[in-house]
Order: sequence, then C-alpha cells, then structure tokens
Amino acid sequence: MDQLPPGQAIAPLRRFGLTQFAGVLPTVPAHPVVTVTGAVRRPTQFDVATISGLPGRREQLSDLHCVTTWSATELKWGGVPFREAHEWLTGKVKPHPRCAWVVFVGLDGYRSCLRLDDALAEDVLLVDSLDGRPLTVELGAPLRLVAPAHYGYKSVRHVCAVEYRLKYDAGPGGWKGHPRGRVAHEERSRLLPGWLWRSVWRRALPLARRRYEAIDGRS
Ligand SMILES: Nc1nc2c(c(=O)[nH]1)N[C@H]1C(S)=C(S)[C@@H](COP(=O)(O)O)O[C@H]1N2
Ligand SMILES: [Mo]
Repeated sequence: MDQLPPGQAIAPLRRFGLTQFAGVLPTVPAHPVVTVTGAVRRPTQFDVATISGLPGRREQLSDLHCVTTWSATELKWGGVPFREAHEWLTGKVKPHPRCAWVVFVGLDGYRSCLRLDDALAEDVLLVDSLDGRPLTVELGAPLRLVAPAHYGYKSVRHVCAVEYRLKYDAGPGGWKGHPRGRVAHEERSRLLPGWLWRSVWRRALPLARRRYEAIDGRS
C-alpha cells in the first residue's frame, strides 16, 4: 500500500495483542491440528500440513494495521487462501447453510470473529511462512490468519480451531473490537467513531508493547 490508512504510523512487525495474552506464548505441537467445529454437521480435526497443502498456495505482499495505530508494511506471507480451505472444508464438515460468521481460535486462547463473506475475500490467507521462511512461534506458528483489509485483531496467530457461527461472537476483545473491523471504514471499535480511538490507543500503546517485550526478550 502506497499510503497508510488514516491514523496509522509505520512500525516493525513484532508479537503484539491484548495485554492479557502477552504472557501466553504457546508451544507448537509436534503434529499441529485444526479443529473445525461450531454450527457444522460433522466437527472434524485436520492436520495443519493438510490445510497448508491445499491448492491455491501463494505468496502475498500485504500490510498489517493494528487498531492501536501502528502498521507493519509489505509483509510477504505464504499460504493458502481461506476461501480454498473453506470450499474444501464445506464438503467435509457441512456447515449450517445460515452460517454468516467464522471464529478463528489461537493456541493461546485468543479468538476473533470475522463475517464469513469478509473471510472469503481473496486476500484472506491461512499462512505458514513470512519472507519465505517458516513462521516463528512469536509471529503465529503453526498457522496464522492474515486478513489485510481488517484491523490486526482479526489476524489470529497460532490457529488451532475454526468455528462456523450463525451469529457474531465478540470474543475477548469485547466492545474494543468491531464485528467487521474494516480498515477502510476505520472500524476500530463497535463503540464511537474510529477516529476518536486514535489518541486513546496511541497513549495505551507503549504499555502494551512493554508487556510483550518483557516476555519476548526485546528492550
Ligand atoms: N493468537 C493471537 N492472535 C492475535 C493476537 C493475540 O493476542 N493472540 N493479537 C492480535 C492483534 S490485536 C494484532 S494487532 C496482531 C498483531 O500481529 P503480530 O503479533 O504478528 O504483530 O495479532 C492479532 N492476532
Ligand atoms: Mo492489534
């Protein structure tokens, strides 16, 4: 992206999120799996390797915009479009026809809900590499969602479950998040207009960064 969205400033990519997850750096299992569940007829578990090996694999250059006003730009992710995984999964787990939302759950207990049609956009990927190298645990191994048109809180690291839903589930972010979280519409939170949050988040950012740095050993 040539121009940053309103209210954003460039920063390097480093592990970040809600402060309550800073201390939960998960261990990646030797044989990681993804459980597909929720409003489906046949909940099933799949190997991450099977999902990463689905057709449509590609590399994509995209930006990650965190709601707290930092943006990491030109990240070269490698993975499979969620759309491909969804098409393949649909035949196996049989989601309820009225599913309109999908929740991604991380090994750290974090979760985030996307509108299903947003998650099916062609730039939404399930990635296992960054800059041509396998994802590190800090940045989301074994599998991470990348949803570039949405604030970073939708891009769940360490995906271990996908839950099809009839309704929106706010998850641990609660009112802090927005059901759609589109960057182009500055949907930072479900409460109040997005621009109002810029200065609030800018002030909260250093403390949240320090919580993550304390765990990840940077200073
Ligand atoms: N599993 C998990 N995924 C997560 C989070 C988290 O705390 N746990 N935080 C989200 C938030 S708020 C942001 S901005 C991005 C940050 O991505 P990064 O950790 O690669 O910088 O991860 C998102 N995905
Ligand atoms: Mo974020």
